[in-house]
Amino acid sequence: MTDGTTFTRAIVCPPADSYATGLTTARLGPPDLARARAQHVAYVAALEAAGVQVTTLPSHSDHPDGTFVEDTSIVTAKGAILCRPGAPTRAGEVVAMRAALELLLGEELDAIVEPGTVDGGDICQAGSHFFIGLSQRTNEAGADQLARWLDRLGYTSSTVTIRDDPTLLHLKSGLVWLGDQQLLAVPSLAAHPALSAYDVLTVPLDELYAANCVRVNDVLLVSAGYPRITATLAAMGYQVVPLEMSEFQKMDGGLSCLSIRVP
Ligand code: CIR
Repeated sequence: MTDGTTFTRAIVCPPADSYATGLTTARLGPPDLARARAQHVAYVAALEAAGVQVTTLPSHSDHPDGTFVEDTSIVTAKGAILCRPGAPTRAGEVVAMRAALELLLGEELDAIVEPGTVDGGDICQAGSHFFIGLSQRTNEAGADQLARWLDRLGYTSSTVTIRDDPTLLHLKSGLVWLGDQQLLAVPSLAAHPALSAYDVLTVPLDELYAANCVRVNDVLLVSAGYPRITATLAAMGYQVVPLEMSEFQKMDGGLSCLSIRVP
């Protein structure tokens, strides 16, 4: 078992009544709201079992994608910054998150500003280094602002362009840090030069959705239904916790999107 960041708190937001009207490219059919809420309850229970105190924000019908809280902010051990989501329909989510995070952290937050856009899902922290995904949601101006902010905090960063891979909405749809030098990546990213200093475990082509797992303290939350990568991770010593994610996958969401983890 390797070492990752230790998280003590997390912020989540259950799916809103309007959840099915959110953004999606998945073509997996409309989500079942009751099932999505049940899957969210199981996700929160898994966070709590991993030793995290969970703050649950109220959902709001004006924010159908509001359950994907990860995209609204980036929280590190040295400070937090509010994102400016690349999808204009998601701008209002940041307003609600600012109030919640400032209360939780007891400090005023920095923010990505126009013309920059950054979705938190494009930001993959690997210890003291951050990979910043350049995507349909995160632009160069946003990435530059974020890189300068991270530098002021003493972190390093590098960019990874994912715009040529239509299967990746966000960088963390295909790249996750598991602790120490270990990354998990989809095949299209595995050989990226920015990852060359790391050990990269590649997700099988028929299990791509499982790439978006999330390390929370001693456990690794993994989407249920992906036996090959789950077996590999378990054999490597990770304490794997499988979670049903079908109703979030229908809306292009994954495990990391459902929480902001606070060190
Ligand atoms: C969206 O398209 O913005 C949402 N339906 C899904 C966001 C998923 N977030 C993430 O991967 N970090």
